[in-house]
This record gives sequence, C-alpha cells and structure tokens, in this order.
Amino acid sequence: MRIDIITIFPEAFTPLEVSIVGRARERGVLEVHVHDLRDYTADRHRQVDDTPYGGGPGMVMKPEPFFAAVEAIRQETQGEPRLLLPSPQGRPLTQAVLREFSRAPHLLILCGHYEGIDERVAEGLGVEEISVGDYVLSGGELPAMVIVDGVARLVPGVVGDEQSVAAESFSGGLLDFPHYTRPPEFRRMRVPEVLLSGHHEAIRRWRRKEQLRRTRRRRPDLLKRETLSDEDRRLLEEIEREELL
Ligand code: 9D3
Repeated sequence: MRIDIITIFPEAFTPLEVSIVGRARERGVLEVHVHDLRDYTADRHRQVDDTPYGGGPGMVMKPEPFFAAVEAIRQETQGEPRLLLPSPQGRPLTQAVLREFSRAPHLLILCGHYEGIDERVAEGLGVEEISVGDYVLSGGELPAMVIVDGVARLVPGVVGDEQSVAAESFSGGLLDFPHYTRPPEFRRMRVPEVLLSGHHEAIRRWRRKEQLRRTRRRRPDLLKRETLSDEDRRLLEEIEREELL
C-alpha cells in the first residue's frame, strides 16, 4: 500500500519513521510519502493561506496549492488514490472505516490548518472528510497519523503477529480483558488465580466475562450494538448478580 500526505508541517510526521509503521516501511509492505504543501505554491512568498471572504477571524487555506500537489502526485502514481481530508465536519473514523481504507492500494491525505480549507478543495477534488472524534484539534496532522497507524496495522504483513489482528474482530466490539505478567504478586496486588491455573476453558470464560463487565461499565453503548451469544447473556446475568452484593 502507498500513502501520500500533503501538509505544511512535514516534520510532524517523523513518528511514522519508528514503531509499527516504520518497520512496515523498512520491510517494503508500506510506502509513506510526505509532501510539503509550500513546494506546490507558485508565488515568491510560498503563501498557503489568505483572509476569509465574508470576513471573520483567522486565515483560510488557499485551494491552488492543494490542487497542484494532488495533480503532481496523480501524475507520478498509477490508478486513482482515495482522497482523504481530516476534518471536524467529517464522517467519524471507526474500525470499520479503517478496514475499508486498508483495502485501497493508495491513500492520499490532505492536512488542513488554520480556521479551515477553501471549500473548493473538498468539492473539486472529491475528497472524503474524516473526523477522529468530537473534540477540537489545531490541524489535520495528528488525525492523518491516526489514520496511517490504524490502516497500516491492518495491511497484511505489517503487524508481525497476524493472530492479534484476527483476535480483534473475534472479540468484536467489546473492550479488552485485563492483562497480567510476572510477578504473581506486586505491591500486594495479586494476579487473578484463574490465570495461574492452566485451566484453559476457565481462563477463556473469565476473560470473556471481564470483557463484558468492562464494556457494560465503561461503554454501555458498545454492548447495545453487539450480538451476544447465550454464554454472553449468562455471564452478564452473573455480573449483574455480583453487582447487587
Ligand atoms: C477555531 C476554528 N473552529 C471553529 C469552531 C473550527 C475548526 C477548524 C479547524 C476546528 C478545528 C480545526 C482543526 N481540526 C482538524 O483539522 C481536524 C479534527 C479535529 O479538530 N477534531 C477531530 N477530528 C479532526 S480531523 C481534522
């Protein structure tokens, strides 16, 4: 897979040289190209923003450099990239959306800054606007990195352990269970006895129950969406009975 990023802060993407994404790039399963938007300006001052029509505070990013950058990248690559525009007005990013993106051979992400981007960028380039959550950030760079990280680990061969990626869709939609490693007691906190027992069926059941307990407590919205098995319903009844004590 190839991912191109257009930004006025190319240095902000150095984290993509380490971690899982960095290793995927080294191993050649993922190509990430970061482009400086100012390289696609045509004026002496390399101006990427201007005052808003209609007045108001702040600056708006000009359309021409984005069009020039996207057209230059299109010239150099095969097929049509999927154009993404991180935006607070966008479709919410979910694991299902990441899975969809991970199937594309080429993503092109446009990062905005300032008060916004001239609307003709979204309109004329046919971008998909994507939000990473209902809170205010200062630009599209961190959301772009969120998308790259989330997509990269779904690309076959990126995460060494394919099992952990598969396990996710299996425990689908529920929060994770608690994890422990040695020592068995640390500052008077014990590892739950069942995990030391070697009783695989009891361990599986305990983990499922803890997933349900946490999801019910912290994210009841997720529990409503899931289709629960008969065992899940029994475990939830146990949890509800334990709460009454
Ligand atoms: C001060 C300007 N804001 C008025 C309420 C609008 C605004 C413009 C630009 C708010 C944030 C931003 C910059 N944010 C992003 O580019 C962004 C973002 C976000 O802020 N939250 C969640 N997801 C995303 S994706 C891109």
